[in-house]
Amino acid sequence: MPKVSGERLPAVSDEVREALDRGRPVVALESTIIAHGLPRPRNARVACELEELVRAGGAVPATVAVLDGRPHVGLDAEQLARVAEEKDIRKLGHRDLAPAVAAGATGATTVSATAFLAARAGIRVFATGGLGGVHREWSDTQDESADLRLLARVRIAVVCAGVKSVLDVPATLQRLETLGIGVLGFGTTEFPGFYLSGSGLPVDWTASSAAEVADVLRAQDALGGPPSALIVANPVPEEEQLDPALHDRVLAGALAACAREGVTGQAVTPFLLDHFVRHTDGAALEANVAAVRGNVRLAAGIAGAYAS
Ligand code: PSU
Ligand code: MN
Repeated sequence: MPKVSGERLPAVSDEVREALDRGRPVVALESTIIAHGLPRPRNARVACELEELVRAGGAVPATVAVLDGRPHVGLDAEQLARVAEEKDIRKLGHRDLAPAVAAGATGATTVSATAFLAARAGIRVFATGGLGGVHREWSDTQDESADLRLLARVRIAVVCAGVKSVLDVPATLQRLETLGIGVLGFGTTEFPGFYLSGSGLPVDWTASSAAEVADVLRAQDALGGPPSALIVANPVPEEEQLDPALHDRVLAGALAACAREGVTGQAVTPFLLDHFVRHTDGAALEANVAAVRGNVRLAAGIAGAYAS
């Protein structure tokens, strides 16, 4: 058992700590997308590439993961490679953090665990691919990602490309409203559809520059009160989206396969994502990576505008 009493958690890397102390821009990155959301060995390259994109955008990357029972905010190259390559690495939501720490476990952090740890470290901006949300079979399974409830409780901007169409998108937007989580379309009045640039569903607020998003973050800070996240919904560029007809066909197949094979719980999201990649000849993977790249670039811009 690792000693946790009296130890400050999470462990923040020197580079991230120094940037935060000096008011320099920092962008948090999650690790479940690396360990469970992207196929190997591509995932290891993407992990490095995302950190490089944050740096190119003038910010310090802070990838979050739990290694040997220690939550880390900011990984070195060796630690990042370990997250991408470790066999049977766990997927850790916020509720899994304490048991993982106590057990000395190693795991990748989802949006809920990443947002929690990053906000604890004082990071204001977080980039990911897609949020978890309400699953389509909610009335049978009550499967709603813990991402949503956690994001109702931490003050962090989450730059994402919406939620995947494998989820119930209208129900997810309704839950975001009910939970009091702000949603800002970036350059769009439509909530993005992750693989597709649009979902056909409207958002109430739009920002068209990183500086405008930073103004919203400062307004949140000034208003105070109970914290909540701000979803910055950034569509994948139309020229990089998945072909909508292919998307609709594969979606139907993915949902049917999931039901047929009886996949449930934490395994549902990775199963559906993997089905998409395998049945689109990799096109879903390219759209996924394009969406994440765009989010990371935008997040660096927002962190920069917020810091200045
Ligand atoms: N959506 C994606 N890619 C991902 C995930 C979601 O498009 O990799 C991951 C994120 O880490 C998210 C998690 O927080 O899945 C949600 O999982 P669940 O539905 O089990 O809460
Ligand atoms: Mn779930």
